[in-house]
Amino acid sequence: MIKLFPKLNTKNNEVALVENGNRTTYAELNKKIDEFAKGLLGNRSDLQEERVAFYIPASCDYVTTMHGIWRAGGIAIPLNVASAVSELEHYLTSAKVTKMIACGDYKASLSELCLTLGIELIDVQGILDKNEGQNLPTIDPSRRAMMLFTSGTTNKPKGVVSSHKIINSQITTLADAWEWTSEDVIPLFLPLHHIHGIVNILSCGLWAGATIDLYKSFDISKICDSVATGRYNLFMAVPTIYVKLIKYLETLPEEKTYEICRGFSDMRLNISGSAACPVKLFNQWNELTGQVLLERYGMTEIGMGISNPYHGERRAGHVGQALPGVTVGLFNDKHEHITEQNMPGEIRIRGANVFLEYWDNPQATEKSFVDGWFCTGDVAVIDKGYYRIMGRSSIDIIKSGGYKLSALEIEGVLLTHEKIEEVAVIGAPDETWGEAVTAFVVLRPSASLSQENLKTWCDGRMSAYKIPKKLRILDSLPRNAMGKVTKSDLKKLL
Ligand code: MLC
Ligand code: AMP
Repeated sequence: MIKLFPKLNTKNNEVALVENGNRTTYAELNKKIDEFAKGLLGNRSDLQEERVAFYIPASCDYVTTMHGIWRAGGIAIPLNVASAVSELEHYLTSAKVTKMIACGDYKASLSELCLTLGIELIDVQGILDKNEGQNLPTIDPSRRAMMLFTSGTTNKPKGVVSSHKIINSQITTLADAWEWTSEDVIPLFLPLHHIHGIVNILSCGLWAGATIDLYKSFDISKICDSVATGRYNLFMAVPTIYVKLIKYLETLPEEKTYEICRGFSDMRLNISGSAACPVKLFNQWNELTGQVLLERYGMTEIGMGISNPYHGERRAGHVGQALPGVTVGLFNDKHEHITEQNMPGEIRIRGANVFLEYWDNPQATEKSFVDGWFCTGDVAVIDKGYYRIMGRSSIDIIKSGGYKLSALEIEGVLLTHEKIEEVAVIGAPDETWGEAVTAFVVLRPSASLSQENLKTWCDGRMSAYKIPKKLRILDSLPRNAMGKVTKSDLKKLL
């Protein structure tokens, strides 16, 4: 049943968002969103699923825009504010975006691209100024609400479309499972173009009437200073962030480390997800803070699917059990359901949490479902009743710092380098990043290339987190009898 979403919690006088020390209450936020939605509509009564992109870092403006688009009947497309122009061009053209919302320098940086693509570029204040007090439409929950771009086994990211009803299901499942309340206070520093930041933290928090401190990036010292004051009772991050926190704490004087650790230890819950949390990290965090990390498993296409329990055993190296309302199955290559313990199979998911479609790509949508199950491409076993992730079925998907990257997309860009004849990209195991993007390259005759030169060349051609961290130059790439590059052989060279 749809309770509130996308309406916000009505704890009107409570603080919803804190941005650079500025507080916005639920009442103020609701009012601003309504005004924004009306301004966006102009003389129309409903945006009718028009695609509206926005290029705004974590802020009150971001939330106003996202919810304003929803209230006006549009599809909200939050974009990575660190995208390269070629990436943006792909998002905007493939989603057939009609309006782009950005502010300040971000707006200026988009003007040329939007002009070329014929997209109206507007800022938040400009839209608020257009509000003429008209009525807002009634939005059926089955309508499309959001499109998030995700990398896959093809070279260009696909738009994952979810309806209001689907997002509602993703939120309520987590709000119940992790017992969100209006007393919760959480820092939000994850990027706001992915489900972890958008649904697990921002949307669940606003749903529950909690307070969310917004950070434009992972500002480790600022965040830790606030943790030390005991302000937060919830913390959600990717494993790389816990690694970075541990390294940071090692550099501080003992007293400061103690205060920060106490801040973490007093919280009601610390969650890790978006990539595998190594057992070593789970134990280190526990020794340092006393917190038993709750690891969960999710994906852009499904929200969260599997979780260790809020109450009960949280087992290191395991992601727990299916969340309420989510059906999880493991399947072998013949699409047979595996029920035995410790037999690996692909994780497949059913439930109200599963996305609607890949935008404008019915073939990809159809291919990703078998008998109504969404095929995640992740392989797991059931071990004493808990799921344990073994890895992914495709070597071409890399997870670095919680970001899902397509090796093929990175290869496609590197191949446009004048000195590169051939390239194969894989993820190398890495203690901080989980996997580090590694490029094996064959150069053109008498060409030379250093890691530093490659990095400079990649700047502006791809988001910084996709840029290879390691470069290996080979005389030739290993191939099988069919002439196909064997990436598994490259792994042996690491
Ligand atoms: C930054 N860099 C990365 C990187 N992030 N390189 C590889 N992988 C990454 N993920 C680069 C920077 O460009 C910089 O390059 C160098 O690493 C160090 O930067 P930094 O400033 O120290 O990094 P930082 O800004 O602190 O970023 C680290 C991070 C960030 C962990 C905070 O990567 C991040 O926010 N990750 C979370 C992504 C996320 O939310 N994923 C969820 C997807 S949803 P140089 O060379 O200039 O030094 C999903 C579903 C689910 O997965 O289950 O949740
Ligand atoms: P994304 O498409 O960015 O939403 O990333 C989803 C992918 O992240 C999943 O398909 C998994 O491969 C990975 N993932 C998420 N949570 C975990 C976890 N707890 N352990 C291992 N992998 C995870």
